[in-house]
Formats: sequence, structure tokens, C-alpha cells
Amino acid sequence: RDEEAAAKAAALNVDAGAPTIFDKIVKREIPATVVYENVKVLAFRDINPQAPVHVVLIPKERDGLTQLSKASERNKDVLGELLFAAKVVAEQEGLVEGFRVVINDGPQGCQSVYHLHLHLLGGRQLKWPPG
Ligand code: D5M
Repeated sequence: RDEEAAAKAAALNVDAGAPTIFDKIVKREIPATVVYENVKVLAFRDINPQAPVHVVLIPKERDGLTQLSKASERNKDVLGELLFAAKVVAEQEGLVEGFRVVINDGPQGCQSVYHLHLHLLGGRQLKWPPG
């Protein structure tokens, strides 16, 4: 049973210790188009944009935050930092007519990178409900 659970976790890359592609972006080991940065947060253009503006915002220190559902009390500050940074980037990107902030969580949420991140989407009329 434990083995089965471990295999499942590995398949989903949910091990909090496993570095993700976003850690490499933080360390500037792979290139990204960074649009905003402060002490806590890094924001860069999504490699597979779903809207004219599609920015990914991540905490520089993952600190166990592989996904929102794993957040603990000590992560509350950085969660606030991320949301506020999304507002700042939206302004910077000129999204005066509106935008959307999304967090995908887990398999049913279509999360693919297990380093918590916000998607900022805008620059076109978005639809609701999302798929
Ligand atoms: O979203 C993960 C998002 O991360 C997805 O929209 C693609 C994006 N991504 C993946 N690799 C890169 C690199 N190297 N640069 C920029 N953007 C990237 P999720 O919510 O986990 O599905």
C-alpha cells in the first residue's frame, strides 16, 4: 500500500523535496521572460499562453508549498504576497478592462507543476465557466 502511494506521489511529482522547473527559473538555470520580481515573488510569461497576457507568479521559496491544498498557517503571508503581486502585474500589463487569477490544484484542477503558482490571464474577453 505504501509503495503504491509512493509511486502515485512520484508520478504526480508531489514530493515537496523534488525540484521543479520553476526552481530552475528562480535560480536562472533556465531562461524565462521575467516581468516582475520582488523579495518573495517571481513572475514570468507562461510558455504556453492561454491569453494575450498570461503570467505565472510563484513564491521564490517553495517552502513545502507544492500546491494550495498543502498550505499551512506559515504560508499565509506569501499567499497574500502572490495575490497582491498579481494585482501589480495586471496593472503593469495594462489590464484595465479586467483579468483573471487562477490556481490549479491537483489532478482534477489540471495542475502540472507542483510548485504553487498563480496564473494571471487577460488581454481578451475571458469566458465563464472555465473548462
Ligand atoms: O501550470 C503550469 C504552467 O507553467 C503551464 O501553464 C505552463 C507553464 N510552464 C511550464 N514550464 C514553463 C517554463 N519553462 N517557462 C514558463 N512557463 C512554463 P499548471 O497550473 O501547473 O497547469
